[in-house]
Amino acid sequence: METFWLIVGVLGMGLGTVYFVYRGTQVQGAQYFYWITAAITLVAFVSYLAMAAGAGSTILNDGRQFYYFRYIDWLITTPLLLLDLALLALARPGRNIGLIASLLGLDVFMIVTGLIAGSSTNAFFTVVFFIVSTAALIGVLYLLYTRFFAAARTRSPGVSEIFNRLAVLTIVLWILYPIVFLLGTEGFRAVGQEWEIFLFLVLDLLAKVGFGFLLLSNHQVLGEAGGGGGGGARASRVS
Ligand code: RET
Repeated sequence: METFWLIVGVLGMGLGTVYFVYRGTQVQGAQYFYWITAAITLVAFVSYLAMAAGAGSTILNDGRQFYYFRYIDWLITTPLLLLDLALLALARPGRNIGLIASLLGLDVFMIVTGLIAGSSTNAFFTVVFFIVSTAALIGVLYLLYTRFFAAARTRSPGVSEIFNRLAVLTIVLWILYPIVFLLGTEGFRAVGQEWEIFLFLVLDLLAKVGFGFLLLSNHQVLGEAGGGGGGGARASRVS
């Protein structure tokens, strides 16, 4: 059954990638939103393929099977998801490199410390790194909620509405990841490996494919976002 869910992941991410690339070839302007989103599902496709093939996990000293490929996937895809959001919210991303770098840097720090928490066989280090990683998650979501929501409000109504939906989806789903971690084999083992794989699969599909569908649902809005329309002088710099 574990392999079955991993194969569902391969198919879901694969179909998502094909669809986003196809849509990208059909539109003009702001195509980078399509390529970034397709890159996200492509990386997850490879990761699920590796895990389904039995290549993406290792047996730790305490006997646990640890799927490290998940973390490689998240290390690449979570910054790309945040980049999509930043490009949507900011009228002049080039003038807010510091803000974008802080957001992505904090996110990478969250995944790396999460990897240490997940792969440590020492309960003390698992707890410490879990707390550090969760603090970084709070920082990422705080930045999103404050700076990026504020920036998105200065954009056109269409851009601002899509941003709000995506940011709320992101905040809710991202908070669920550490909860699944705690429930699963890395945490309190309230659920077994199979349930953990299933729950992460549902979250991954919603956070990547669901996110992509929502983001790319209205091309006109992406054109406005890419063209820097709607914001005027107020939107030029938020940091
Ligand atoms: C871990 C465990 C340690 C504590 C925290 C975590 C957060 C993980 C997150 C992952 C998000 C992944 C996404 C993937 C694909 O789309 C590493 C589980 C805070 C937030 C969005």
